[in-house]
This record gives sequence, structure tokens and C-alpha cells, in this order.
Amino acid sequence: MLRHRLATLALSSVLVPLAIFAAAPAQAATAGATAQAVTTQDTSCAGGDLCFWQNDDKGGAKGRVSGNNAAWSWARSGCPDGTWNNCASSIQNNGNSCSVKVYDNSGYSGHVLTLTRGTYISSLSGYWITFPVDSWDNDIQSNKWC
Ligand SMILES: [Ca+2]
Ligand SMILES: [Ca+2]
Repeated sequence: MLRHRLATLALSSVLVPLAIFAAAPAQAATAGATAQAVTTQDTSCAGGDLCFWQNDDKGGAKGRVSGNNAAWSWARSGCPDGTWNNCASSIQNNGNSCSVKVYDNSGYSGHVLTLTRGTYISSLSGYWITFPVDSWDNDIQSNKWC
């Protein structure tokens, strides 16, 4: 009988430290970091370029040209026609020396909007081809310098 009690005591003296271990307060699970989507908006416009953006205020994708282009047919997802034709909503002439003309049709035809060197238009919807039904927003299709 005494022998049995000693054995029980010996066992409990082993179990007690284990129980203390298990009852130790848990560490804080995580540091609380949250993943955040980072979108880098390209609002730059290098010297010599005519830059344009899908949306107002240099929003959305940026396009750029440095020469004359009879059609802005380069593919661009998210544009009404799937190309840069009829897509630009803001535009900047950062050319090196002269004005640039943009046209509402391909082949330098149709109506003309002249952007003097250094001009930035944050919203082409404020520039009218035919007031008040047709603005320059989503209408440019070609460009020519000087
Ligand atoms: Ca647009
Ligand atoms: Ca057009």
C-alpha cells in the first residue's frame, strides 16, 4: 500500500511540471502584418515624349510616343476599342522643341487639337470637338509634331 502511494506521488511529480508547461500563456499568434496591394501609377513623362493615360489625371495605363503616328492602334486592354485609338483621357506634351497636333481620326485627319510644348490636360472631357455632344475624351487616333 505504501509502495503504491509512493509510486503515485512519483508519477504526479512528473505530471505537474508538464501541466505547468501546457498552461504557459500562448505567444501572440502573429505580428499583425496585413498584405497590401501596391499599385504604382506611372505619372512620369520623359523629355521628348507625348504621354497619355487611359483615365483623367494621369490615371490608368500610360502610353507614350516620340514621333508621328498615323494610327494609335497599339493594343491596350481596358480601352473602349482594345487599342489606344479613342482611349486617351489625359495627355501631356513634354516634347523637346515644338507643339504636337492630335486628331480625332487616323491618318492625321478629322478635327485637330494642338498642344503647345509643356501643355498638360488633366481631362480631355473638358475640350470639345463639337460642344456639347463630342469631347476629345476617348477620341484621339493620330498625332503629328510641329
Ligand atoms: Ca479613357
Ligand atoms: Ca476618334
